[in-house]
Amino acid sequence: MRIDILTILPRLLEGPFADSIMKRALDKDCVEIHIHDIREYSTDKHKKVDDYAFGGGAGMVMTIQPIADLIEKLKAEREYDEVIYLTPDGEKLEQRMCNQLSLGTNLMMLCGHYKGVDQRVRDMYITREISIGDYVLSGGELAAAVLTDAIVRLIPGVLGDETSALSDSFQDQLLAPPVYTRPAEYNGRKVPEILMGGNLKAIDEWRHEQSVRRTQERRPDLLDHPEK
Ligand code: 6GU
Repeated sequence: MRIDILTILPRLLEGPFADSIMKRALDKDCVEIHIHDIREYSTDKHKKVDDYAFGGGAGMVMTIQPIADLIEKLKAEREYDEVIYLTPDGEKLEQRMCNQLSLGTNLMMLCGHYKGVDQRVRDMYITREISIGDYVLSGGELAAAVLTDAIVRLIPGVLGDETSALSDSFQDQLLAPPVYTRPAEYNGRKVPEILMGGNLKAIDEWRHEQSVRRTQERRPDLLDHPEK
């Protein structure tokens, strides 16, 4: 898979892919991530990428020209499965969307800023608008990093068997059960007895019960809408 991320703040995206599972995915050529600085495509003599909103109001709007030129260049080079705009007014990200996006070959992600991009960019190029939750970030970069991480870890070969994505919270609409490691006792707190015996069937049942209980307590909405 190839992911192209379009941003006015490329440095914000240096950290998230430099370590751990994302780094391994890049090293193993499971994914290519290309960060593009929108400002480099501005034909304005001061490299401006934003302007006042028509109709007034506070906040600047990202202009069409540099974004359109960059998107046109990329689209001429390859076909994209989706051109995603990260925006708080997009569709709320869920695991099933990540599962679907992980099957793609080329994805483009445009990070919004200020009051957002000129609506005509959205009308002309964007195939999907995604928010990562009901809160406001100062820009789409961290959201693009979240989305990329959630997608890349699903690509075959990125996670080992021992950390299979299939056992994650949300893959089966249940939260994950509690986990424990050594020591078996810490300041008088003991690991549940059942995990210390070797009865794998009993352990599986216990974990499932714990998952259901946690989901009932913390996210009953997941149990109410099993199709989601
Ligand atoms: Cl995608 N962008 C911004 N700026 N804020 C957000 C978001 C995206 N998703 C949730 N909040």
